[in-house]
Amino acid sequence: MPFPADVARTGDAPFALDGATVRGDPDAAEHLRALVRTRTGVDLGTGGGIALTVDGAGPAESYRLEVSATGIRIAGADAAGLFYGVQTLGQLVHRDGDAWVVPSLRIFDAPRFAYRGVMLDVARHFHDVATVRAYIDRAASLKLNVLHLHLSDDQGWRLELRSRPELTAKASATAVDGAAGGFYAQDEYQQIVAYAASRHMTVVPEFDMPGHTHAVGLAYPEIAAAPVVEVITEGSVPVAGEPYTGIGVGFSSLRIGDEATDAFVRDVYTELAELTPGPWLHFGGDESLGTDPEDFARFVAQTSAVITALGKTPVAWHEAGAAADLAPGTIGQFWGFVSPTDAAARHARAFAERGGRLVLSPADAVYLDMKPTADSPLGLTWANGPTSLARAYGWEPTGVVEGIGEEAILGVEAPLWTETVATLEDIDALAFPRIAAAAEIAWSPASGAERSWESFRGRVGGLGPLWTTLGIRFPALEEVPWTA
Ligand code: TNX
Repeated sequence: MPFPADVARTGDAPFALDGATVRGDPDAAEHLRALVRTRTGVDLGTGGGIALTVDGAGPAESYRLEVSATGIRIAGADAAGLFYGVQTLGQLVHRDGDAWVVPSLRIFDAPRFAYRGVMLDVARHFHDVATVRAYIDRAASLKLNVLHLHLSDDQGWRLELRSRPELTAKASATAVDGAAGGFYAQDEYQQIVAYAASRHMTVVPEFDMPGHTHAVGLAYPEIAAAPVVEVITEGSVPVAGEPYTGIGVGFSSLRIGDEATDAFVRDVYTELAELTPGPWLHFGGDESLGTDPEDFARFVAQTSAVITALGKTPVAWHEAGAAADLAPGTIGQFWGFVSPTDAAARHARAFAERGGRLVLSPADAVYLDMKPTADSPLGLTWANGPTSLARAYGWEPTGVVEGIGEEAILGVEAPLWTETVATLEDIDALAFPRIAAAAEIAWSPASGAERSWESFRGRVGGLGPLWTTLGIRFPALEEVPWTA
């Protein structure tokens, strides 16, 4: 999981893990030792039974895995490919009587899309570094390679900036429903970035604007427009200058066309670019319901140019596609439905027409914050929820936006908004097992004998024991035949 590009059973006897040894790439060997120890209690010794190498052969992130009765060989095209081969090996380990074994087979595997993401909203509820690390481990184990961090919203600003210290000093202490807030000090953000890199994940940080900026107004009231409370359909009403702890959206905006706002935008993305080694900076652009459309277009065009000038590729939610002057190459993140409205499709296409590509996050399929079942205590329902595992699996990226085919799709991302999500246990309860559907759609070939709901649900069920030993508290959905 996700299903590999090519798998062939060889019919040999399985490889026995007891007493096995490992040699080769030290990082990959350490990951494998830890995974096998957690899963089986077996401590792999040092030696030649399992050989791990990076050999530069094959597409980026690909690997070859060969298991016979006498040995295991994993060769990665690069370090990421080898890491993914180790994850696959971890999934193949199973009990046979008293022994832990790996079936004999040959796998060649490579990703379909280069960008395979999850998003964690750390603004509605703050999630500390340990929680983020745990989510990185979970996502990386499914060969996901992007962690998008939603670092600011109406409820709080979550990253310390030296150029704008008031943001975390005045706008980070609270969260939804009076929960404690928090923020990442710069060294903590860098720890997250480094930990993600060690699991071959790139961090895509987002400061959401011009909407979703009520918290900015606590720190810098001179650049905040008055709240437009008429647009709120759910959640409490904000008061300018006071922390917002509700879940309403769309009411806030920066003041556009003001030199102080322009200076703010330059400062925050300049510092974010300095702190972020990855190529992408996300500037939001969603649900600016109270912002004048011309101001909105001007603002997102200008912000995309600022980010481009910093040497980074801008990413924005698809509404920003409405701006005629968006910087060429800006990546659009589509969050409409699998069958989109005309406006959402048109906005999404606009990115491709300007040399950019799309990240697909269709809300009625991959929004992990939708309730998985009607009786789930956690989650929202606005995107045609509850969203079953079958629905999360049953869509094809090239079938969403007309005119957006394989080449225009950078990848797939599953966002987890956290209005109802306060702890790692809550994250697990919503993300699992649907995160596996997003991973398979992002990684696996579009078709093949095993690319079916029947195969998928069986393979999800087979991961139950591994997830349990990894401490993942997934809900036992009735859609899945869980292995005891
Ligand atoms: C819409 S999707 C939002 C978020 C909410 C989310 C809840 C998007 C770009 N914006 O502000 O948290 O719905 O599902």
